[in-house]
Amino acid sequence: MPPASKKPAEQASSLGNGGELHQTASAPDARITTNHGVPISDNQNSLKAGRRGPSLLEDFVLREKIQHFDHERIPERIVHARGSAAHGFFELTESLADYTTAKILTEVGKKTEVFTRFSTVAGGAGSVDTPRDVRGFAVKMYTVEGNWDLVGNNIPVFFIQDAIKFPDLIHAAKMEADRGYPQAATAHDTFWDFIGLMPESMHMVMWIMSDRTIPRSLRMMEGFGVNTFRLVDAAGKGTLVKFHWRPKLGTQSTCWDEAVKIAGADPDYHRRDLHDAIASGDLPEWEFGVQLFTDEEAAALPFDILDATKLVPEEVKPIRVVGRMVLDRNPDNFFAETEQVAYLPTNMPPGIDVSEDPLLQGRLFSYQDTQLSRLGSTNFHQLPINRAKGCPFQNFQRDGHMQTQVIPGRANYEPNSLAEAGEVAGPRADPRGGFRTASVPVEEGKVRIRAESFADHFSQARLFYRSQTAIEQAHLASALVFELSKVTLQHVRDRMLSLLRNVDEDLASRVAAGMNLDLPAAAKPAVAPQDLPESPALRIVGKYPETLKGRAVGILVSDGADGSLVQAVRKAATQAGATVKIVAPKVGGVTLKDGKKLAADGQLAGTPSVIFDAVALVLSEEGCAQLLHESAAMDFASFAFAHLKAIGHTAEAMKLLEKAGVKPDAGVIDLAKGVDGFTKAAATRQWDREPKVRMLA
Ligand code: HDE
Repeated sequence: MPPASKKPAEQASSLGNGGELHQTASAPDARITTNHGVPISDNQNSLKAGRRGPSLLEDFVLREKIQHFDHERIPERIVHARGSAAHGFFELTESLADYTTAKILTEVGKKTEVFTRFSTVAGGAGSVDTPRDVRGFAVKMYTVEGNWDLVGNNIPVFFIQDAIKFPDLIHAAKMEADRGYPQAATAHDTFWDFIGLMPESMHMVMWIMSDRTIPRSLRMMEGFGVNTFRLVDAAGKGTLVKFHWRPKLGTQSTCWDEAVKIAGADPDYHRRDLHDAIASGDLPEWEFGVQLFTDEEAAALPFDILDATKLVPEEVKPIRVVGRMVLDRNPDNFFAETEQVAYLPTNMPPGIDVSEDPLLQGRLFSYQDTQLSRLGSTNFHQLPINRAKGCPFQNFQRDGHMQTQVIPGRANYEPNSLAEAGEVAGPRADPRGGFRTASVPVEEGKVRIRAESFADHFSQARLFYRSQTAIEQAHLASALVFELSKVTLQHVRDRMLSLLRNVDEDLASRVAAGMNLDLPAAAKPAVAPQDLPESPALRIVGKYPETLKGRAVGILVSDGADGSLVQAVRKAATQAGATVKIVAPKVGGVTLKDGKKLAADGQLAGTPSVIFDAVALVLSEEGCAQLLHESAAMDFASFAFAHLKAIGHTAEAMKLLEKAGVKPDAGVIDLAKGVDGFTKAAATRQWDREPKVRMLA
C-alpha cells in the first residue's frame, strides 16, 4: 500500500501566517457554506421551477459553485509546467562568513524552511514524468533576510548563451506549432533543426543525450545553479560562485527503454516516488556545495565563467560542501503550493548577487514577468507559499488585484514625516543591512554582440563525452541515434552529424552507423576545439553507492508459493533499505503452500517490473505453469532482464524465465542458495548484461 499523506493536523504547519485561511473541514460540526459563509441546506439538488422544471437563475448556490469550477484552471507554466514539490529545511554545516554577509550562509546549524519543486521542461502539466528531458530543481529558502530562490536544473550547463534565444529554443523544443505534437519529447524535426543551427548548444546536447535526462528518481538527481553568481562580503567585495546540490542516494538513472515503458505503467512515477518516500519517513537529502572563484582564478580558466554553456570541472575547482537540504513534508494542497509557487532568480538575500552572465540577466526579468500572466496579479507574493516567512515584508507598494493585506494609516509614500505627528510612518531603507550590489566595473559602451570568449562551442562537449564510461558513451550515442531517427529531414540529420565530428570522431561515426548513413564533412568550428583533461566526476556509472536504500523490489508470487521464502526476501530487502511490494496475478493475493493467504500490493497487469529496481519470482510449479500463458508475467520477467535488473527466482519459476528469454547470468539468482546473493545483486544494475540484450550504437 502506498503510504497515506499525513493529515494536516499531524503536520507542523509551516505556512505560518497563511494558516488562518485553512478550511476546518474536519471539525465534527463543519457546515458547508457558500464562499461568503452562508450555510447551504442542500448541495445535491439545484433550485427548479417545479419538480421536473428548469433551473432558476435565482439559485446563487448553483451559480457560485459552477462559476468557481469554470475558473479553476490557471495558465500552466510556459516551461517546467509539470512539477512535483515538497517542504523541508536547509541547514548550514560550514560558514561562508569570509565571503558573504548572507545569514543563511553564515549561521551554522540554523535550519531554514524550504519549498523545493522539481519539474520536466518541455511537457505540459498533465504530461508524464519520465520523458528524456532536463529536470528543474528549484529551491525556495525562506531566510530571515527574505526569500532566496535558487532556481536551477539537474544539468550544470544550458543550451544557449544569451537569453534572447530562449523563446526560439523553447518553441523549437515544444510540440510543433501546426500539428500539436510530439508532447514532452525533443525527438522531432524542429528541435534538431534549431539545435543544428546553434553550435553553442553542443555541450548541453551531450548532457541531454546522456542518462542524466532519464533520472531514476527525483531523489537521485544532482542540482546546479547553472549560472555564475556572486557572494558579497561586508566590504562589498564579490566572490564568484557556482551552486551545487548532491543527492545522498547518488545520481541514478533508468534505461531509456525502461523510461519509455514507465511512462505507460505509471505516468506519475517520480511524483509518486517523492510523495511515498516522504510519507514513509525515508527523507530525501542533498548536500549543498559551492565552487568559489576570485576574478583572477576565473580569468585563468580556458573559457568564460559568464558563459552558461560551460562548467568548471570538480577536478579543477573542488566542490566545498557547506550545508544540506532535507525534504520532510508533502504539500497539503497541490494547487495552493506546487502550482502557485513562484520562483524568482531575483529573490536573493543581502550577501548574494548575480553575475553578468547574459542568460542570467534575461532570467532576472522573465520570472517576475511570467507570474503576472500565470498568477494574474502583482500581489502573487502574498500567496502563503510565496510569502517571505522568515521576516516581515513591508514597503509602500499598495493595492492591485487580490490585495490581501489590510494596511492601516496614511503612510503610503516615502519620505514622509508622519512620525513627527505620532502617526505610523512605515518602513525605511537600511543602507547597512539592505541588499547591495557587488561593485563590478563596466568595460565599454553599449554593444549588441557575443563576446569572443564565448566562441568555443566544442571543447567542453568533447570533455563531457570523453569523460564518460564506455557504457555511458554507448547510451549517449544510442540516444542520438534514437532522436535523429525520429527526425524526418535529412539535411537536419546531416548537419547534426557534421557538428558531432567536432565533438568526437568516434561518436559521430557511431551515430552515423546507428542510422546507416554516411558521415558528412565536419562543420567548421568558430574556434578549434581543445582536448581538455577528462573529468571522471562527470560520470554516473560506478559513482553511485551500491545499496538498496531508496530502491524498490517487487516479489511476484503465485498460489502454492513458499511463504517462508517470500518472507525471507521481503525481510532481507527491507532491512537493506528497499521498499518491497508483493505482486500477484489477482489483487486479492494468493494462497501459499501452507494454506495461508498472502495479500498483494499490486495486481500483475498493473504492477509491471519496470517500476521496480529488482524483482523476485517466488512461484510454485502450478503457479508458474499458469503464468506461462500470461503475457504480463512474460513481460515482467523479460523487461526486468532487458532493463538490467537483478532477478531472484525459485527453481519452479525457471520455465517462465526461459520462455521470457532470460539467460542466467550473475544477476539471475536462484533463491534456494540464500537470499543474500539476491539483495547484493539488487543493489546495482547488471551493466555487464547490456550488450546481450540490446544493440547499442
Ligand atoms: Fe527558466 N523559466 N528560463 N531556466 N526555469 C521558468 O518561470 C527562463 C533557465 C528554471 O518550478 C519560467 O516561473 C528564461 C535556466 C526552473 O516553478 C520562465 C531562460 C535554468 C523553472 C523562465 C531560462 C532555468 C523555470 C516559467 C533563459 C537553470 C521552474 C515559469 C534566459 C538554471 C520553476 C516560471 C518552478 C521556469 C524563463 C533558462 C530553471 C518563463 C528566459 C538556465 C527550474 O520565466
